[in-house]
Amino acid sequence: MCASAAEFISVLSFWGPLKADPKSYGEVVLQRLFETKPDSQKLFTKFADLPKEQLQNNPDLQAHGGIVLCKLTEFLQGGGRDKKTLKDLAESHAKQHKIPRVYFQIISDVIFEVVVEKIEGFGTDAQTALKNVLKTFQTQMGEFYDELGFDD
Ligand code: CUP
Repeated sequence: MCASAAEFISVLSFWGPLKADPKSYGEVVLQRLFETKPDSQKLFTKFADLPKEQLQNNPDLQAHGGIVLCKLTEFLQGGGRDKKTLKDLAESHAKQHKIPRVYFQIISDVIFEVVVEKIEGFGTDAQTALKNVLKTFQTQMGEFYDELGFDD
């Protein structure tokens, strides 16, 4: 299902801490992703061969985690209508990193889990809204993957 305008607003109303500190939350998201789905660590050459200890306080990991959350914030603030951001993101993830689209579902689940755990205020309605917003994000990324003819 696609997220409604009200759902974007609902999620944004709790998004303040994530917008203020994208690197720290993004770092937690990627660490959790690599822990729960170790093969996802292999997808980025920068992280592929790092032992667990080197994923702590890792500037590259913090930087990429920060990008993930900043892009999501931009997407939220644009109400899901800002296609340029997503198109660039889809291009880099398809052409440069070659990330199969199934990983977007996996990272979305991790983002959901981390956000609900760390951010206060996400009641059931806001949780549903967050799920739908992430689904919309993922679907639009998938549409650009289709256009690029990547991973179908
Ligand atoms: O931004 C970025 O960077 C991305 C994010 C997303 C997408 C879709 C959905 C959700 C989110 N990414 Cu990067 C992704 C990924 C990574 O990093 C890793 C692994 C997997 C995926």
